[in-house]
Amino acid sequence: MEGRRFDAVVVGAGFAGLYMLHRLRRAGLSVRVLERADGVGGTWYWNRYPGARCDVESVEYSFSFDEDLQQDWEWSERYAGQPEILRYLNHVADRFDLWRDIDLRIAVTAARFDEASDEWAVETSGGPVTARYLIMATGCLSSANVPDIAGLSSFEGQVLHTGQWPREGVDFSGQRVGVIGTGSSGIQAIPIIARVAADLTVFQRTAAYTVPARNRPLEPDELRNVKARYSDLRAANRLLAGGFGSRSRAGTTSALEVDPDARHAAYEERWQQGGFTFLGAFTDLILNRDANETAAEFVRAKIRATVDDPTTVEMLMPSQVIGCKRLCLDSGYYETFNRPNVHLVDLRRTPIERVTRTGIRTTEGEHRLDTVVLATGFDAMTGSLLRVDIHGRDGLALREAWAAGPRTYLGLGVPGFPNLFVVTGPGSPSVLTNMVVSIEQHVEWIAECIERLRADGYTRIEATEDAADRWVLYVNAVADATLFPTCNSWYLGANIPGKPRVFMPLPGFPPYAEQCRLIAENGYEGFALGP
Ligand code: N01
Repeated sequence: MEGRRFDAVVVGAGFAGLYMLHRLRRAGLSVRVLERADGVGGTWYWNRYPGARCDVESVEYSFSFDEDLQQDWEWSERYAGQPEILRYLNHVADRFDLWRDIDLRIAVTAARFDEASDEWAVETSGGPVTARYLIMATGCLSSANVPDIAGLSSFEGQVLHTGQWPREGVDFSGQRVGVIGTGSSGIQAIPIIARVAADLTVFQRTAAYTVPARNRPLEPDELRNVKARYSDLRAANRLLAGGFGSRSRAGTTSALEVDPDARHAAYEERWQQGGFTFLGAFTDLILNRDANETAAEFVRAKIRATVDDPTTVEMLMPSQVIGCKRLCLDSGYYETFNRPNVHLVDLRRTPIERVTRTGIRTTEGEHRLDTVVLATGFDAMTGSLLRVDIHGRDGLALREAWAAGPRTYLGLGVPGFPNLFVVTGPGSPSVLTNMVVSIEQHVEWIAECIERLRADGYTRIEATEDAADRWVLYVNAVADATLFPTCNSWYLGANIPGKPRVFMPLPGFPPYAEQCRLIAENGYEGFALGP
């Protein structure tokens, strides 16, 4: 690979990188995918923690671009577990003969745009390569957040991060385990670790809302029905704000327009169905605080009814807007706190003082542990982009350009960085949607754009400053009309000390996709094409 020139270099071999390769190769480009892991799968390669499972239903969280693929692949459960998704992505790599253009165990460390040739000089752990187009398919949640907790490196037991889980798995039997973090990852892992470990202590900073996933095997009939009208299902999903959930009935009224009994019945029905559509019960749950509070209170009542110990109940009570941080889906999370071997520590009342050689010391005392599991999330959306030292025109560093927060046009292009595309970048719907739907839309847009550039003899495309300025204002305005910016979420970068607080994803897939389509149709408005 070293020293070679490609039409496009794609960084990352998850859902985005694999489809990008397939699509660009079909367009006749020479493409190389560079992946730091020793397998494909992206986030599904790294997140092997116990209980790792997708929170979008398997028949929807899958590629739609190839009819034979979606007909042939048989999902076994309503929500696919990590091993099954990883098998699926390996199957995709086999099926479309992708391996021959993928280099594994190659980390991309830097990239510099050469204005004389309109090409990127890419530095990798396997040597330099050049490419006209640099496509970052690095994922939104792939840079692990390892918090700077005093004494962590002095701990003599194991320290694990859910997003960097050992490939060989971990046997917790007989161990005293501490889990820090109660987001989606912690909430999935905790019930499973609790069943095996001798003792489990959960260190919670912010109580989360979680609704039951109600995972189950998929019945053959159900799968047959989906496959019989698969393209309709995909098309219907693309018309929804999150790009999924068209098989469930969406609410049509405000939560405040119905009487309390009808409202309760609507929440209860969705609680029993399980899944994210809980927040679709009414039209205004993420827009109106009073409406939101009715859903929040319903979940709090469920916690009171499920957990036996009143002190634990009190600690588990979430207070922020429900859905402001991403809603979690669980399988027996609240019930886990009724087990005699599970203890909850509220870090707001008794913060961690330090990690010692033998455990975690809070202001209340020491918890002796054999293993510490960090379920502390990710430097989301920008972490994996800024890990690469990218320099655009005039040597401008992306890290400098984004010092006050990410600034993109459509979440796809960055002013000052010609021929750089970001798949599901900040400023696009990305993490507020079914990621596969957003990935397919971006991959297809990028591929069509490159095809047009080549056909019309252009060698350079760059988002203009003006277009990016307007886009950032637009994303903020859309986000500000919702309740999303009201809490300390990773959507805002609030989970990483020192990270600029900017709401990064754009709520609402369909209007976004339509804008992308129109911009392309109008000759890539807001982009400068050259030479
Ligand atoms: O990470 P998170 P995650 N001391 O950032 C706590 C996707 N995902 O890996 O809320 C103590 O949500 C932090 O506390 P606080 C999904 O999009 C999907 O769980 O910041 N605690 C929080 O409780 C999800 O949203 C799936 O106060 C600290 C937790 O760690 C995203 O990935 C499964 C701390 C981190 O929660 C991220 O989820 C898993 C510190 N210093 C993930 N630092 C599914 O598909 C952080 N915390 C189901």
